[in-house]
Amino acid sequence: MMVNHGLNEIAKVIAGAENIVIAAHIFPDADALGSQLALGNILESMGKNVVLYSEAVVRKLYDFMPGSERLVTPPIEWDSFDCGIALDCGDRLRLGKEMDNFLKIQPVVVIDHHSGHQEFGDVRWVEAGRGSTGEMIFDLAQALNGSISYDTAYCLYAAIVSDTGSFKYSSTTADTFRVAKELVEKGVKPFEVAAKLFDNFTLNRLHLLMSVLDTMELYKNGRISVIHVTREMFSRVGANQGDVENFINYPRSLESVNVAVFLKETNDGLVSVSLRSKGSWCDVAKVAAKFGGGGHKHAAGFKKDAAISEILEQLLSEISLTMEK
Ligand SMILES: [Mn+2]
Repeated sequence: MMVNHGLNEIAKVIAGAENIVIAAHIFPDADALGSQLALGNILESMGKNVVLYSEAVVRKLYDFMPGSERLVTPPIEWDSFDCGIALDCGDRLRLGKEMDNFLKIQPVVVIDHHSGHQEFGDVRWVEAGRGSTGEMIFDLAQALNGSISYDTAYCLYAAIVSDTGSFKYSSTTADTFRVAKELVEKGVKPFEVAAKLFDNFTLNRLHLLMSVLDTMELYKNGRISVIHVTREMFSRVGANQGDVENFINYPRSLESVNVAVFLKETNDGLVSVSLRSKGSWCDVAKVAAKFGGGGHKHAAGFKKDAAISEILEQLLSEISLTMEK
């Protein structure tokens, strides 16, 4: 049974700390990064000393987020903090290479919305029903009486739009719109954020999309769609690994599809697999867990050291098993 301390408890712990390091999951998406930047601003507005930790510099895709140049990469003086906050991490491994150092901080506060959350840290606020961590950070700001600047609102809005699929996924609730409304009232322009998040393709990236869509295969009477990208395809069009962000939404958009799969050859010689589901036909977090990965019911993933064709074969049978239960 997971111990979930809740919003008020973690707010108390954070309010009592002075030197705080905030981490989000590795290869941060807009929710992880936006939540991290926003919480940094909120805590600084309360007079806290804040370090925003990241294993790597921000990807080009997200460097439009105000404050993204502030992220601090290793080496970090881990013993200088009296509180560590982990955002949007479904499990401790998502903290990356510095995980052990981060977890030595006393206390570690965890804020997350992943359905398959694997408990770690000292105090936790986990709400699997929330559409994004960004939405939760807004509520935390209110509990802390921290101020929300325009930049903070911008980052939170980007986090929310991105993690709810532009308010389309099943995790989108009245709470999501309540928070989004407040952020827009702070001056955020939805069309500006949407343009940065979605209308941001380079020509190389569009060429990559064309060749990736060409690989699409359908299984189970069109209920499963699969695309893939090889290292050779990246180099042919001069695109990089980050350029495939959100490509999985295309096979997912097919009317008949319940599960979309994206297999990508990574630079470290592995294959990274992303899974998306629509409706209640298949919980992809359960499928990913079979391969040592994790995520949400509707969005999950894992990495494996094998050929794309071999992984796909195992994956299709796991998806079939999960759907029949
Ligand atoms: Mn998230």
